Amino acid sequence: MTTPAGIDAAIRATSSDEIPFALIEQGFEAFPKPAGKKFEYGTTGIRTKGDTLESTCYRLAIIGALRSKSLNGKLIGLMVTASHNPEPDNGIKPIDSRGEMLDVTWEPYCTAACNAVDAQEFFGILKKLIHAYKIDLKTPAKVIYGHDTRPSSPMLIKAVASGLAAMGAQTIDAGLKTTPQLHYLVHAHNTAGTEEAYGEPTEEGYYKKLADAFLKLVEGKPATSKLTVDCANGVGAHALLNIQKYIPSSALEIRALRTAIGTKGALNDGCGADYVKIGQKLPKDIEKDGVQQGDRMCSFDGDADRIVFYYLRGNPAQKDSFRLLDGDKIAALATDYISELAKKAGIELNVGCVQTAYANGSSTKYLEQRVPVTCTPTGVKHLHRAAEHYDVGVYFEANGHGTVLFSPDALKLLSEAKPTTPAAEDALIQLRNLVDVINQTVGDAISDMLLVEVILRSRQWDCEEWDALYEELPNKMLKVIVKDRAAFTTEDAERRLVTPTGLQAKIDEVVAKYKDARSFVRPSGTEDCVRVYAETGLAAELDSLANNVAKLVQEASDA
Ligand code: 16G
Ligand code: MG
Repeated sequence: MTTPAGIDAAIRATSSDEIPFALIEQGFEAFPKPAGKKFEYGTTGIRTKGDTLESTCYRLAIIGALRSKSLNGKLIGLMVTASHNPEPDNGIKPIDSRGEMLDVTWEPYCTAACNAVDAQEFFGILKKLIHAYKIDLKTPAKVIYGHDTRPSSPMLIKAVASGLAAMGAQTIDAGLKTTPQLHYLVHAHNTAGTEEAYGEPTEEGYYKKLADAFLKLVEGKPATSKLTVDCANGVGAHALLNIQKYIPSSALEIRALRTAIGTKGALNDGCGADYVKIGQKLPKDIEKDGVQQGDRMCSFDGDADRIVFYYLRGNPAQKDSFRLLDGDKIAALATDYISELAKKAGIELNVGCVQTAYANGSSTKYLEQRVPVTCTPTGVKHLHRAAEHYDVGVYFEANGHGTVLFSPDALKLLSEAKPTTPAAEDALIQLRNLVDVINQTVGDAISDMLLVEVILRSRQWDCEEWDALYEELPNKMLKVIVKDRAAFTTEDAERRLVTPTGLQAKIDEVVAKYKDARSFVRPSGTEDCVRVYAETGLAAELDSLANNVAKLVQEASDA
């Protein structure tokens, strides 16, 4: 075995074993980094054009194996997906051993490893990582990997498998999976046979767990009208089809649309949660599928970790008949429902809600009148962490990413409570089953879909009644292409700019001219742009506010 120069005593001291440098170097040459390309660990991992990602997948597989070793050989996950991005994009998201996102302190190592220009530089980074986390190389590594439906996935999975093979890791090839399914599998594997066992660690086990809980939750409650689901022509179609094997149509009638997994170019094209949320409109041409006024509809994104609902109110020919029920509305629905159940069950639960600056002002006002509300920067990892501070942490981004976390204390209370009335007992059973229908590891379109269905069923509400919880303030998002998005830095959970110097004061001045207005600017973590969000009390003023703030951003970038 050849070892590069510079391998120092620090590594040897941590283990009697060594990194298999020679093997790693072979793969390093087989999966060359595109010259000049710069990779960056973004909000959820590395995401860019799929055909440039082989070297990144190979290198992150090696880091993934080290992560598993650093966690005493617990299983970690690697998901190959680019979520709602266009089909030619792809990406890789590492998943930590409890099914949550990778520890953020590892992110800079991932960025550096993917940008290393030669094997020596790469080995140097591995060496630093091993030293910083005192990784015992003798510990075996265990990694599960999966992918969504993109055409570039098989090629990238090969690179992942090569990196893991070079490290001698034990592997599980999970194949086609939704992102939340892979999170579930990681957590279920690592807790199997323990008191915390999360569920059977198979895809089948995932469907059974969710479906069993759902069927118990809706038992005896009359079924409502059918639900139309836009699967974004992605892996969500596969999961939806499979869960229907466990949920008979008498319990939930589903009409699955945009299920063309194998059709080239179809993924997220004119459909999916992002298309619907950003455009505030129906998936393209869905009218041709016979969608009618009042129909309850929802859209998944490309890896099925996001969901938004919507319906047509009044005359479908009118543009404003489209009504979006986004992550904010799901949060309001879930928060109220869980708070009520806890009260009925006679147990004290500190229910709290976590949002980002993108939450509509009306939703924040609505929630703040009921529960404590926290605002975090964008990205599930931030919301998830904040939600862990509550007994029950409801977290949703407006774009439909989110879930509800029950803390270990809350779970204990639920399992030990002794209800004194039949009504309290019913509420308690409902709460216990809710825990099982909700994916506790990450936001999950399938699980969130079932949660919403349970609540609407229980309340016997249609979309219009749900929508009536509060009226959204008119809002809009714009993208500004700037010279250097890194020049835009923020504070206060991204609500205020720190740099470019002086820009925030100018934005404040503009916003003050509009009634009940709010606007903020932040650099995107997934695209090369700066995003402008604007919200006003008066719909007629919205475009003017958004455009004026975007203009200030452009001027600051050009200055
Ligand atoms: C990623 C995040 C999402 C966030 C979005 C923001 C996860 C699983 N996904 O898709 O939560 O809303 O990025 O994108 O964390 P942006 O930084 O481009 O605005
Ligand atoms: Mg996604």
